[in-house]
Amino acid sequence: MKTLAKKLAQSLPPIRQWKGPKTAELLRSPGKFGLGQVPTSVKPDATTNLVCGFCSTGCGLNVHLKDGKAVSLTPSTNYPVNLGMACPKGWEALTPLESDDRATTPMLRKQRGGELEAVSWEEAMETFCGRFKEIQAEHGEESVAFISTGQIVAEEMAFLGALSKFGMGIKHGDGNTRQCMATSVVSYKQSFGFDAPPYTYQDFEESDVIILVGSNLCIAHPIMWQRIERNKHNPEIVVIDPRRTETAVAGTQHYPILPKSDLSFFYGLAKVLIDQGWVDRGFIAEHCNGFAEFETHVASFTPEFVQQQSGISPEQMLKLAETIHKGERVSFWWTMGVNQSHEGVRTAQAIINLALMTANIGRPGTGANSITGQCNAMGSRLFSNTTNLLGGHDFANEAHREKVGAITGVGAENITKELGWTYDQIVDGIHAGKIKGLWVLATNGSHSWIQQDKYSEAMEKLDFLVVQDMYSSTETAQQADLVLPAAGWAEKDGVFINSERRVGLVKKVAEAPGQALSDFNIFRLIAHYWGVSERFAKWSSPEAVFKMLTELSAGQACDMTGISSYQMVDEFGGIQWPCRAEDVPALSRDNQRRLFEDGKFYHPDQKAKFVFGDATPVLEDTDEEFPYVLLTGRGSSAQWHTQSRTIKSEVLRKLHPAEIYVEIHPDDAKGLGIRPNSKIKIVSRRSTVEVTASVTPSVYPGQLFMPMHYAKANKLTIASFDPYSRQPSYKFCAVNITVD
Ligand SMILES: Nc1nc2c(c(=O)[nH]1)N[C@H]1C(S)=C(S)[C@@H](COP(=O)(O)OP(=O)(O)OC[C@H]3O[C@@H](n4cnc5c(=O)[nH]c(N)nc54)[C@H](O)[C@@H]3O)O[C@H]1N2
Ligand SMILES: Nc1nc2c(c(=O)[nH]1)N[C@H]1C(S)=C(S)[C@@H](COP(=O)(O)OP(=O)(O)OC[C@H]3O[C@@H](n4cnc5c(=O)[nH]c(N)nc54)[C@H](O)[C@@H]3O)O[C@H]1N2
Ligand code: SF4
Ligand SMILES: [Mo]
Repeated sequence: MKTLAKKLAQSLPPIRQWKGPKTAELLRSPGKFGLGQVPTSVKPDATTNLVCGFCSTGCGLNVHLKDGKAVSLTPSTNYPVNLGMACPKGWEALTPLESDDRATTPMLRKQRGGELEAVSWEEAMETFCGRFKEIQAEHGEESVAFISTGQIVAEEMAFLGALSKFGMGIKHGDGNTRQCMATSVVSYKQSFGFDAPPYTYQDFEESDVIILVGSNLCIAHPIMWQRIERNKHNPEIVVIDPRRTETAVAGTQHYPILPKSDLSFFYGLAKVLIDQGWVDRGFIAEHCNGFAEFETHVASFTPEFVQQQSGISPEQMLKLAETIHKGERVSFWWTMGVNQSHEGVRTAQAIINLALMTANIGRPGTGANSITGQCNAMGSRLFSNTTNLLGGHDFANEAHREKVGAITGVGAENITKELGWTYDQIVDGIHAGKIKGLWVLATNGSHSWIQQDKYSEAMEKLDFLVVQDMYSSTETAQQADLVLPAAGWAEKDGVFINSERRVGLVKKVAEAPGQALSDFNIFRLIAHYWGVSERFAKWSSPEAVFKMLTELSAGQACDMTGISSYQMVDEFGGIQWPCRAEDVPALSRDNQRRLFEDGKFYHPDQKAKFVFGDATPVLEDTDEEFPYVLLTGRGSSAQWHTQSRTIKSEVLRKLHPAEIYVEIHPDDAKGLGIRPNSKIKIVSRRSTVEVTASVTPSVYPGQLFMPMHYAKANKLTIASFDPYSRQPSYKFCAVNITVD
């Protein structure tokens, strides 16, 4: 075995081709070598605006500096997104940066089962490249993969996607936007011809009917909710969610459909609109394809059938159809209640179809609008090399490879011709022994991925697991062989793209602790140690990469060639795409840019498409043994995902329960003799989890709700995916309750 490894090592190119100074020297005087702090315009005693690093709303936060150090922040009053408002996470955004469990040096587990030990960057880089190259030599290039995020800046996303796929021979890499946004990506591409959420936040204020599907805006996007609060048209706010959420309570109409009955429900709604003659046939004929087939398809979704499926009566359906018909500016919004489903893509498209058939698109206050999740989910959708070639291009298209190869300097010959595996396929690939090395960045899959035991077992099976994170304490970092310490939000420069396609700026206003480096600089080190630094010579600084990204977008729907610098982004308070040179004269700080105002979509014939399909059964339905549906999602506005950041704030900790809990309806609780706040066990075919019972009518009988912020929630979920987007169906599995 040893001789084979030796032989392999000899046949490999030398690990370190770094011709310049040693890493230690680099770290001491980083600026000199272009590896350290990127100069920004931020003055040592100033206030400067940064886009928030939590959710996709993309609020502007004014960070106040003293002696070059960020000391506090306040929401920006003149940023066009949040207009002076911020949610609790935004107010507390600086707190997680200072915490004892920050990863401050690289750490290596020298033996299986041993402890992680601090090592130098030099050793970390040699081990990283050496181990991955060894694995590739023994098992083929595809045996190393990466899983990343929607939470690092777009420049870093692009660097990761390019370095791994065009530099390191990695074929399979995916983002955690698979957990979150893949459904919207696929549905928009098929319906509109490009992944393009069409709205601007002003639409929340302009609508007279706002329809929120599977979206708990008050908790998950509180500042978007504030924008609705500013609406002067006394809007109908319709919430379609199996739970009586905070948003459902605040809305004006709630349709508590049975979980995963959305597709039938929306097809039924389309049929009512058609039967009543409440569709705009002129708009459809001029701007859409496929309506006749769609009309035939929905004919069998009678109100009686839909009632059986969704629990919503024919009278209620008619009321909703009438609300849409009477509205002059109807906007449809969806989030994870739709995307995280076994038939999410068709459900999202059923919503898009409603907007198209009623001509509620391309006008103020309208649209078929997917609300994004993470701060840079939109950046990762366009620039991560995971769902498409950088900038919405196609790996299979030679002209696209030429364009990307030339602009990025990596050369078309180094660009792969195919998309790699999706997240779930990578996990399956590990189980099948095809993937042996994994690099996990800015995501915490051991907590957040569906059917957790399967994921954790996969991590254990790997020959080498690298985790690049701000903290060494996350569930995934704890399993790693090598931890690379990363700088976080506010400790580096770059852009995020928010839900309304607004490019916003993040700036370095704090030093990362110890030897932690920005992800960007870690990639630069890896490029050197892997021996491909020349290929990535153009990737010299975040702003240089930003300029490449704008060049890459030329001629695409997301064209941003009019954005010339970070300074310009800063001055305009973020800039929405598209922004070509000819759009610049009309730009202003409060200008609002929505898509499809000219009725032209991105398919070659410029028409939108009615896409639809058959309703399909869930993977695991309830039965006698497991009679309850378990729903999961966001628990409070103070908790962020796997809590690696928000748990660090004393203020935020006061705003949510410390321990895992499940919401259960009072009738169910009574029937089982469950007292409020008593301990109960939730049992699925995968696992049993002890939780506190939160007895509340916000869930309906037969349904339970568990927040995702506690690691055990995904012990219960089942690995079920949408067939088109491969997005996990986190929001449905069958469970039972046991009481001691
Ligand atoms: N405070 C906070 N805010 C966040 C986040 C966070 O962790 N914390 N995360 C961010 C991210 S990445 C995302 S993706 C967004 C998510 O934002 P949301 O999607 O709004 O949040 P969720 O709670 O995951 O799911 C929304 C709703 O879907 C409902 N639902 C479940 N099943 C169904 C169904 O079959 N049909 C319908 N119609 N609805 C269903 C649930 O009851 C839930 O109320 O939030 C972002 N904002
Ligand atoms: N049951 C259930 N599970 C779910 C969901 C659900 O509704 N129900 N929702 C899913 C959704 S929509 C999402 S988006 C995922 C989220 O799942 P994750 O992405 O796993 O959640 P986070 O806690 O945000 O993980 C981000 C990690 O990146 C680190 N980090 C932050 N900033 C940086 C940085 O700049 N660089 C580096 N290198 N690291 C950084 C943080 O410390 C953290 O460990 O969860 C999914 N899981
Ligand atoms: S709403 Fe989102 S972007 Fe705005 S402050 Fe809160 S977490 Fe940050
Ligand atoms: Mo998400």
